[in-house]
Order: sequence, then structure tokens, then C-alpha cells
Amino acid sequence: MAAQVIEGLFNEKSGRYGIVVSRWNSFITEKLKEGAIDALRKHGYGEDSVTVAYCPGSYELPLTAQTMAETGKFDAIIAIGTVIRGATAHFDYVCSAANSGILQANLKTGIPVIFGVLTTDTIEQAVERAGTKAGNKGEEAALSAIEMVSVLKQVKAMK
Ligand code: INI
Repeated sequence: MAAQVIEGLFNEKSGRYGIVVSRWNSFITEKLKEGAIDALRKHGYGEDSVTVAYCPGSYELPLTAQTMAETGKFDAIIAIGTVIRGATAHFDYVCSAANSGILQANLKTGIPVIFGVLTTDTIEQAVERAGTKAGNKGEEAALSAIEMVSVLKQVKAMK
């Protein structure tokens, strides 16, 4: 049986993207931000369609992302942070808050809020995912944002 298939397109070049960047572990989050901006630029989104907002830590990502989404000015938000496991339970609380808060921001606003948060045991693992041997997770997050904008647009336009 043939089915109607909806897939994200990467060549639409329309839409505005917000990037929220946590300043904690900024030597990593800046690399992730650059990866995200680079991926957006390669897909036709320049300075006029990308806005960056900084927040203190990953715990603050959900509220900042949700506030950006609620303005109605963005088609997707990319939330970028890095949480590196320390010796305390703080890691689990920050990861859990970022994870559930970002999910809620998606569902509450209907705007895709992409989870671009590294949660690693070591600094080395974070470096590997910020543009070295395991790629750049900021770039992957930007591609997810473009894909979600396209998929949701097509779903909403269905007759
Ligand atoms: N925030 C991070 O983004 N990464 C971390 O590794 C981190 N650690 O380890 O504590 C972190 N903590 C700060 C937190 O996100 C809040 O900014 C702070 O608790 C104030 O609410």
C-alpha cells in the first residue's frame, strides 16, 4: 500500500532560528554554538535569521528557550549547554531540569526546542563532541531544528 510520506526538507531557506547558549563550560558551548550557526549558514540562514541569547547555565535553558518560543518570532529554538559530571549530585539535577524543561517548552509552545545539551562524564568526552572526533553536536542540533520546522510545516499544511 502506498502511503503519503512527510519528510523534512533541508532546502527551504525560510524561517527564523533562536539559539540559547548556556555560559557554563563556555569553552565547549561556544564551539557548539559555532557549529549550529555554521550548519544554519550552510543551509541558507544568515545573520538576519539567527538570534543568539545567553543564559547562565543549563538549568536556565528551558525558561530562556520557552520565552523565546513564546514571542512567536522564531520557527525553532536550539538549546545549547554542557553539563560535565562532577563529584556531586548537582549533575543529575541540572541534567534532569534541562531535559524535562526543554521537553515541556516544546509541548507548551508547539515550537520545536532542540536538545543540544551535552551530558558527559569527562571534559574530554565533551571536547570530542564539540568539533573534534565525534563531530559537533551543535551542528546536529541545528539540522534537527531545520528538519522539525519543515516536518511541522508540512503536517500543518495537510489537506
Ligand atoms: N550548569 C551547566 O550548564 N553545566 C554544568 O556542568 C553545571 N555544573 O556542573 O554545576 C551547571 N551548573 C549551573 C546551573 O545550570 C545553574 O546555572 C545554577 O544552578 C543557577 O541556577
